[in-house]
Amino acid sequence: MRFSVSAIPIILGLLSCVQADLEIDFYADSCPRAEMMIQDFVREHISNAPSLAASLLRMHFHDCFVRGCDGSILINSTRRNQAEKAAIPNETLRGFDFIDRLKSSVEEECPGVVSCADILALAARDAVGIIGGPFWRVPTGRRDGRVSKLSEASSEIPSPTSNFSTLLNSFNKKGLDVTDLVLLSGAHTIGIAHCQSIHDRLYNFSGKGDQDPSMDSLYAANLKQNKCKLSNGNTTIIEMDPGSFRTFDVGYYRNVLKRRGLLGSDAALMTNKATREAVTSLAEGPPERFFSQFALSMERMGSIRVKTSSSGEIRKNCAIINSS
Ligand code: HEM
Ligand SMILES: *[C@@H]1O[C@H](CO)[C@@H](O)[C@H](O)[C@H]1NC(C)=O
Ligand SMILES: *[C@@H]1O[C@H](CO)[C@@H](O)[C@H](O)[C@H]1NC(C)=O
Ligand SMILES: *[C@@H]1O[C@H](CO)[C@@H](O)[C@H](O)[C@H]1NC(C)=O
Ligand SMILES: *[C@@H]1O[C@H](CO)[C@@H](O)[C@H](O)[C@H]1NC(C)=O
Ligand SMILES: CC(=O)N[C@H]1CO[C@H](CO)[C@@H](O)[C@@H]1O
Repeated sequence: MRFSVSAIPIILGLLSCVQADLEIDFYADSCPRAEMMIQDFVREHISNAPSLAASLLRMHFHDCFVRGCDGSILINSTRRNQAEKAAIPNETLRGFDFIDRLKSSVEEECPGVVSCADILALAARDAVGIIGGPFWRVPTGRRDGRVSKLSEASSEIPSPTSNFSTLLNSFNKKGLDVTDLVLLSGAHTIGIAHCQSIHDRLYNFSGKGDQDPSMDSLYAANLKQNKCKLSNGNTTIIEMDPGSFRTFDVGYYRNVLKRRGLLGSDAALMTNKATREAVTSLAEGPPERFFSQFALSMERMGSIRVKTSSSGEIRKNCAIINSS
């Protein structure tokens, strides 16, 4: 059997349907007020809790790195399944209840239309904008996944102790490159970490009770004497970009350049020639350049392995998959 020439457009059409792209304002007809509602909700709440912006940005990253940006990070564990939320890197994520509340207000307007994955992607973008950070485009049409596994979060989310090659590998596996690694790490210009995340850098770097020699020794001494005393345990919080952890600026790159990047993964950007040069240029450059490049990398991150058209589902409640 041979296909007639007129069948070719149909076949191509079917193919493009399977691999549908995200679209700007995907909900324009199905839920025209959705994006505005999300933005208003975020604006209303971020002013009371500005630190939520960092959590939402990080949550979006953790969502995208496990099974693509499909809202799988939002699913609760059940008796039979340990979900991504239960993995160590997620231990310190905040804002799940915020997304759940936002989703229910969108559901009231348009039941079963707007995915949790899109809500998270839009809320993260809007929250960062509201605290004065960069704006990036968020095309929509992501659908929600039905699978969320602790083990996958543990293996796919890079660890703060990762070295450069491990980090780059992890980004490459998601279709991101070395530029995205440098730019997206710049998200650490806002927010906080727990002492646990740098415990080994301060107290047991090579398993011999030593300190990470790549960390500025004055900074390390200060952390050990104040915020991250051994006697405090691991739960004390530290500002990622001390002094301006609420401001989206190039402070992160200036710290990394001064060997004051907080996490081992931040310091790792100084161990490779290309990333060291990129860090230097971002630290010295105008914030607008960081903002515009960060935006491009966020757009790339936000489209990792998205589920569109008929794959996945539109979850009714972000914390639980729809019953089949
Ligand atoms: C390059 C690999 C990365 C590693 C190893 C990493 C690791 C971490 C760790 C360990 C923390 C602190 C958690 C804690 O102790 O409470 C953190 C915080 C944070 N991360 Fe990353 N991260 C990476 C990339 C990213 C990316 C790509 C983004 C977003 C685009 C991001 C956004 C954030 C934000 C905003 C915070 C602060 C969270 C808050 O204040 O609650 N990170 N990250
Ligand atoms: C999901 O888990 C959180 C935290 O344990 C809980 O507060 C929330 O009510 C759960 N959501 C659902 C729909 O079960
Ligand atoms: C980076 O870390 C990985 C995994 O721990 C290790 O196998 C690799 O040898 C390290 N690379 C370098 C250059 O130290
Ligand atoms: C703090 O965290 C480190 C690294 O995860 C761990 O090895 C250490 O046992 C923890 N210390 C306490 C007091 O919990
Ligand atoms: C330091 O690390 C080594 C090797 O990972 C471990 O055996 C030891 O218990 C750690 N010491 C402390 C004080 O955490
Ligand atoms: C929000 C959430 O589910 N956090 C969990 C993260 O994982 C730890 C265990 O590693 C749980 O104790 C937290 O409840």
